[in-house]
Amino acid sequence: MIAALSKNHQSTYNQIIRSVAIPLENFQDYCFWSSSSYTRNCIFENEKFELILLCWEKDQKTPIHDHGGEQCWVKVIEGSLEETLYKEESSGLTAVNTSVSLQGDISYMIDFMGYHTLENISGHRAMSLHLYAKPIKKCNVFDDQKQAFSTKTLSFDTV
Ligand code: 2CO
Ligand code: FE2
Repeated sequence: MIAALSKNHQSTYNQIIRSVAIPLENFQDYCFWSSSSYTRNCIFENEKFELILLCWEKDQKTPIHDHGGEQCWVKVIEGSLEETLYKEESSGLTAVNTSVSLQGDISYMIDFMGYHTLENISGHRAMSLHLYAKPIKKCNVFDDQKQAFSTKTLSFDTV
């Protein structure tokens, strides 16, 4: 998959992530969970894309965020994740859709679709594979207390 992503144009990434089946044991080296937050574990990164394994403890959730202008594919490796989409309106942020992705499901996100949160609703640990093209170094994150967005620098928990 890394070879295919490296060789081909971004316009083929949707096809690639949908056609490749990765055995569960291949993720073993990247599994790392933390009680403080979901973790971001880098599998591969170059100037075109990054492939990250996110590991979620039960009920862990992202803040509301965007994707730094990049394309984002999420494939559920284990467990189930609930995604809520938000649109920004003059009155503030409104939740416009909620959907659940089960093991094997793939979802797509890009900034013109709005903002989202992802939450592990499995009742146990979960894992998801994230493909970002290009890599996302910064994104906007909504602070519930301030009721405002701020820029967040994204980092890896393991590389
Ligand atoms: N974008 C979040 C992150 O990379 C995860 S939600 O899926 O896009 O931390
Ligand atoms: Fe996201």
